[in-house]
Order: sequence, then structure tokens, then C-alpha cells
Amino acid sequence: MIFNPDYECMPRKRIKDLQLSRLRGILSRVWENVKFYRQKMEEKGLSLKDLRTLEDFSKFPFTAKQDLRDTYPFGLFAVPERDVVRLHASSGTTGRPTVVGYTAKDLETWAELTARVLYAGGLRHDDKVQNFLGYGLFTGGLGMHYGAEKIGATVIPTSVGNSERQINIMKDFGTTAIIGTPSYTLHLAEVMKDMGIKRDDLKLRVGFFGAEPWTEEIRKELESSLGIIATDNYGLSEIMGPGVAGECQLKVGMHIWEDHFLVEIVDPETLEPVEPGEVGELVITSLTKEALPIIRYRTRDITYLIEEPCGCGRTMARIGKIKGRTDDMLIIRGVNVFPSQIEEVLISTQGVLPHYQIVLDRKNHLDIIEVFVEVSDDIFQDKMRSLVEMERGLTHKLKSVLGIDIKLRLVEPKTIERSSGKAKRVIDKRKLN
Ligand code: ADP
Ligand code: K
Ligand code: ZN
Repeated sequence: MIFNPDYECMPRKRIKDLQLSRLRGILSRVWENVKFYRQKMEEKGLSLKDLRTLEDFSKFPFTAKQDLRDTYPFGLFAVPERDVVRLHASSGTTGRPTVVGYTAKDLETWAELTARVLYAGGLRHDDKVQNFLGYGLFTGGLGMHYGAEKIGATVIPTSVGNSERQINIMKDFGTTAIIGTPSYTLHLAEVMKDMGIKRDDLKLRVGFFGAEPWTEEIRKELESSLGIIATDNYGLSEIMGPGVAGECQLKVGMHIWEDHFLVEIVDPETLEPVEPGEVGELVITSLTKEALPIIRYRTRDITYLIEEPCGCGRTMARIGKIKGRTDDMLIIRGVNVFPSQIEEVLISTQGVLPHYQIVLDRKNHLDIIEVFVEVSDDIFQDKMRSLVEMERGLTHKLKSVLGIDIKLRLVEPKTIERSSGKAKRVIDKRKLN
């Protein structure tokens, strides 16, 4: 039932001891090898001797996504570049994505931890697992891939898109397990219906979903339309990628692998720890990462910690469903998008006014992003052709910055609502809760 019981079922006292010794190790590693961390600790008058207990750690500085951008591309790496065997990146402001790296040992750990998540949700040696998370610079596809192989399942790396082919492959290959984003999978379920394929024509039994927020209603819909047990899993590239935490089949919160990650929940305003079980911002420290160790990373994700033992026998704490984010990051089909990325493209384009609005909607379970942009009067009077060209040019530019399809609409001057206070840049029509 459990992939690695020695760790996953460790008594809590031993987990804490292991965390403290690994934390000492990682702190001394970044002190030696990453100027950024050493400086930040010295600024606070801290040295390695100041960590005697796990509680002492709350004095140490936080790390934010901006720190990764400021040190782009490899400034926070703790090993020589030649020891890095894989790079991934997540989208970021123009030209400056967040780059993450892995040593050979990091990749082994990653496979072990995605294997734990997949095993906890029911994946086994005999399964054929179709992975429709994106393969490429995103951590999703390849991250899950190696965990599934480690379990010994047959992996079908279809990656995202090409829905009809996905469904034909499920049917012809006898796929029993699927990995994807909840929204894309709902979309596939709908395409399946249109193709006249019923859930009993397929052999699906389990599904693994993450990369974006989803509700219990979506879970029920996925489970009933596909005939699967659907579990939630959580990860982020800065910490590793998928495999940071995942639900067991009891579906009562995501077990977080505390032998590799130290979790804290803090008040996002005061940055002080919240009471046990209370909701706050998730802060994660990687305890074993070699290439890119991260100290007290502010995930901006809102959740709570459950330390009580789980009915499955795992002793590792759980995090509740992600309730939202503290920043303005939008998640569109699993891809992270900041409104500022869109703004940068717009303001660097001649003839475009700094008035725009982003409208998010959902059609056939897929997120749709539309951008309304005002053009200047003289351009508006000009020939239609130049408008069409401008629309195309901007659409293309945004698509290449964000990596997702986007609809852009040029609109007449003074048609986007002006607000007296903070401009309303985002309208999110994708009802989640
Ligand atoms: P990934 O490729 O795993 O999506 P990213 O680094 O691109 O990793 O995005 C990480 C962010 O995605 C998280 O900080 C969180 O906001 C969101 N996310 C990932 N998994 C989940 C999940 N299961 N539920 C809600 N949000 C999630
Ligand atoms: K994401
Ligand atoms: Zn459990």
C-alpha cells in the first residue's frame, strides 16, 4: 500500500530529528556555496550556530520568486554548472523565467517522490499510465514520468493536446491511469462523449490531478464521467515540480514528504507562524536539494497543515486543498501567468494605450483568456488593415511570452471601464467556488 514505508510511516519524533539534521546540512551548504543566502543571513546577524532547534529556524530569512528572477538564470545554484544534469523553467516576466536545475541525485529524489504520490493514489506496476501533462520546460510532464516508471507502470507520454488522439490511445492501448490537469481532463471527458465513447469502453481506474486549483465538485465529475478514483497532488517548480505532496486514496489532504521538505504556515501579512491547523501561506524549505536548495520559500499558496495521523498509515503531515493565492498570479490551463507579463508586452507596443482588461472564462472546461486593449485615436481612424495587423502582432507576442493561446481584442478608446481606485485588470468568470 505504501511506496517507501521506512520514510512515509516514520514516527513523528524521528521525522523532526531527521529534519533538523538535514536542515543543518542544507544551511551549511548554502552558506558555503550561495552568496545570496550567506548575505541575507549575515544581514540578520545570523550564522549557522543560531540553528539549535527547529523553532530557531523562524529567525532565518525568506526567499521569494523575485529572488530567483533577480539572480536569473543560475544565481541561486549551489553546485558548479557542470554538475547540473537537467534544467526546467516556468514562465515569468519577459525574458526572465524562473530557472530551476537538478543534479543526478536530485532527479533520483524527484522520481522517488513522484512515485510516492502516484503510488499513494493507487498507481501500480500493472498499470498503463497516460501522462497528458506538458513535456518540455515545464516540470509537470517529465516530473511525473520518471515516478511512474519507477513504480514500473507502462508510461504513455502523450503530453498535452490533440484530444481525439488522446482518447483513441486510451481506448486502443488500454490505458488504466491518467495524469493531467483537472481542466484539460474534463475537456477530454467531453470530447469522449462527442466521439460516442462511454466510460465502460475504456479501462481507466485512477487519475492524478494538479497544477491548478480544483473543487470537490470537479472531483465528483471526473470520477463519475471517467470511472476513476481522482486524487489531488501539489508541486511547484521552485521546490522541485510535481511530487511535493499528494493525496492517498482516502482523499483527506495531501501528504507532504517531510523527509525532503520542511513546511511552515505563516500569516502572509506578519510572516509569523499561525496556530496549528490555521489557514495561512505555505512556506517550504527543501532539505535535500543539491543543485537548487531553497530556504523558506514563500509559495504564495494558501492552505493549512494537518499533523494528525492519516487512516492510510502514513505519518507524514498533510496540506489541505490549496484555497487560493496571496498574489495576482493567474493559473490558466495549469500555466502560471502574471498580469504584469501582459502589461509589459502592451506598453512596449506603439499605438496601444495603457488601458486594458483581461477576461478569463471557461468553455468546454478549458480556460479562455481574452485581453481587451484600447488603441490610440489616430490608429483607430486609420485603415482596418493596420488594426488587424496590430491585433495579430500583439496576439503572437503574448502567445510567445506566455506559452498559451490567447485572444486579444483591440477596442475603441475610452471603452474599458476606468475605476477611481486601483484599475480592475482582471475579470475572472471561471467560477471555482
Ligand atoms: P506546476 O508545473 O507543478 O504547475 P508551477 O511551478 O508551474 O508548477 O506552478 C506551481 C503553482 O501551481 C503552485 O504554486 C500553485 O499555485 C499551483 N498548483 C500546483 N498544484 C496545485 C494543486 N494541486 N492545487 C492548486 N494549485 C496548484
Ligand atoms: K501551475
Ligand atoms: Zn493518507
